[in-house]
Amino acid sequence: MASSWHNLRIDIDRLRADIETLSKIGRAPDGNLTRHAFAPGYEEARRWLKSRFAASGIAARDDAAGNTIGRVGPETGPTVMSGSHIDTVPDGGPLDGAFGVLAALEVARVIKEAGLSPPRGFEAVAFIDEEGRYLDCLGSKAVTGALDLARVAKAKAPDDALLVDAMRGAGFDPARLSEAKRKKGEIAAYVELHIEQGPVLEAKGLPIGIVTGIVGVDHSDFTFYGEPDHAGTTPMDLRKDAFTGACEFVSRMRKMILRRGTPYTRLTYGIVKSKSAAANIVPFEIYLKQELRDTDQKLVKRLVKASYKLADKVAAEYRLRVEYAHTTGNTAALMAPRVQDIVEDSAKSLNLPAHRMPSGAGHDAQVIARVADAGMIFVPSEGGRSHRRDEWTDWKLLEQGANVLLQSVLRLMHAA
Ligand code: HGY
Ligand code: MN
Ligand code: MN
Repeated sequence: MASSWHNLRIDIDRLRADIETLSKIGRAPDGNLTRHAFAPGYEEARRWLKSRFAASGIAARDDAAGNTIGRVGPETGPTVMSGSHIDTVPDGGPLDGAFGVLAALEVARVIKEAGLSPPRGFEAVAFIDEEGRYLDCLGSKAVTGALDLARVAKAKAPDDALLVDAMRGAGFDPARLSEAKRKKGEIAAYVELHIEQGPVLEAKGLPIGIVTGIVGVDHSDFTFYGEPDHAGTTPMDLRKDAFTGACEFVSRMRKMILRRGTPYTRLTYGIVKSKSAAANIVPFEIYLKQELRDTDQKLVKRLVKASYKLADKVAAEYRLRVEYAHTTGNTAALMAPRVQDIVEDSAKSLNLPAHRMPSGAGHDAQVIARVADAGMIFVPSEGGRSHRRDEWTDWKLLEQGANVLLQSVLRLMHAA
């Protein structure tokens, strides 16, 4: 009893042209692709994305948070949603986020062209600042009403630029952020397509991953303060060397995580800054950005607490002062079994073997999961590489993933 929509497929040539075009927007002549939320390169990408919706006669808008949303099907009422992000990490790759947004755009085009009249709408969304230059998953958090407005006012980038200034610079009013919140029940279901960003699917030789759950992430800032003494005259046992203390802290943290963590625990110090600017001054101020992840949110909490305790202990041992604070993060989430089954069914209908797996990367899907049934589809990443220039996935695999997305969205749109 297959309806005609079971035979619909995405157009890989059209999707490929979009991926190639977007990968050039915001790219510097030396090849560096950096599209930070609300920056000029991002705003250019936003305008281009809206022009792509318009070219297919699809209504698109920016919401109050800066998310870009195209919609097909019934104009009001519950909607199936699919999206991801078009911001990047510094010097990032062409597929992280962009693939999911452009595949959702392609799905919207296929639905529009097929002239379907499904009972539900479909929205393709580019969520703002998923990468958290200012605030992790800002756009999806605004949509779910999960934003802490006091934190929004203080949120800033690693170069201290304020989120509220960046928003105003791009023509958005931070005071209206909460207007992006969607009404209860408005999102009928959410499904996000993304590259895996890790090595599992490639190693297994499988084309499709079905995400079971997404890690929780905590970001905390640490600053160790010592004394800027003369490096030649101050004996080793009398100096207050902030760098040595910070190193000891990091080394003991690593041991603690290996002892107390799970196979999914991750500890990273991705930003390290020293105030010293000379070889002959004892390092006196060291800043660390700590990132801690695990699929178990309670464990993330316990380990973060333990890291604060350890920082106090090491600072005392090294006669330093330390300050620490939680800055941002995401809560771990399980993907809805119903959406996982629909993805599996869709993959099966396309004769594509699929593998259920957790995600070690954060995604907007984990935020939307608080208000709607959410799921994710992964495609393999070449060499497991991501968050770097040479992130890539073969066109055939991208096409297969986009078709699984299309069939999953169609099933969700027609589901009771
Ligand atoms: O950091 C992450 O996991 C994601 O790429 N934003
Ligand atoms: Mn990313
Ligand atoms: Mn991403």
